[in-house]
Amino acid sequence: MMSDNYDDCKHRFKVVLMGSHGVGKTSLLRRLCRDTFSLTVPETRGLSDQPKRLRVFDKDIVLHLWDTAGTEKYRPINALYIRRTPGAIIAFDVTRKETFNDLGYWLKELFTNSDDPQCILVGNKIDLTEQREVRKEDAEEFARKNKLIYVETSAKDNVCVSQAFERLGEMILEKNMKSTLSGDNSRRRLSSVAKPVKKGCCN
Ligand SMILES: Nc1nc2c(ncn2[C@@H]2O[C@H](COP(=O)(O)OP(=O)(O)OP(=O)(O)O)[C@@H](O)[C@H]2O)c(=O)[nH]1
Ligand SMILES: [Mg+2]
Repeated sequence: MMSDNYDDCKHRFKVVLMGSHGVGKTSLLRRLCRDTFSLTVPETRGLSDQPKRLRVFDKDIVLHLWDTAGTEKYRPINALYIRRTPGAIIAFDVTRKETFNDLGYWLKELFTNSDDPQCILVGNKIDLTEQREVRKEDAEEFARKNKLIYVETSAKDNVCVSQAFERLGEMILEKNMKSTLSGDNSRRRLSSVAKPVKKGCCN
């Protein structure tokens, strides 16, 4: 059995979950780490670190997942945790257009506080098809313009949740290994990040 302290794993990376209030950041984490879902989740106020072991490229990696607060009054503390993060999930709620419109804010937060992070854009709550306000094509277009990978998820129905985190894990590991090989940790965005957005729920 694998140990719980993750000390045996040499590929350990911090990942920050960002996005506006109620988009489902905590729910995505709960689904990934505990395979649970609840319709009543308290809003996140402080930050907490949840480790998750994943297998990518035939390697064990551990993502230390930092769940941040989307509510505006609790946001100032987030910048501290975003600092130097190698990876982030930026999430919005496909049933609330304003959370999609907020993405510019979250991207700025991420890219001004961290040095060339890997990032996945997540459109969550796709189970609520009737209430959908953000078309998949519009989200894909936004992702393409910002050179992001886009994944649509449902924390409720467990659609593409682990795939989103695994894809991010791959991107971080790939960049880390290339940087180590070249001995250059300050390289700008790698070509692997700008892969075209594919069709299907788990782009
Ligand atoms: N139908 C549906 N509801 C979801 C989904 N994900 C989250 N929710 C619900 O959306 C609400 C907000 O979810 P949270 O996980 O607390 O959102 P959050 O982004 O962590 O919010 P803050 O901590 O305030 O920033 C809760 O009622 C969840 O049950 C989903 O995939 N589908
Ligand atoms: Mg939360």
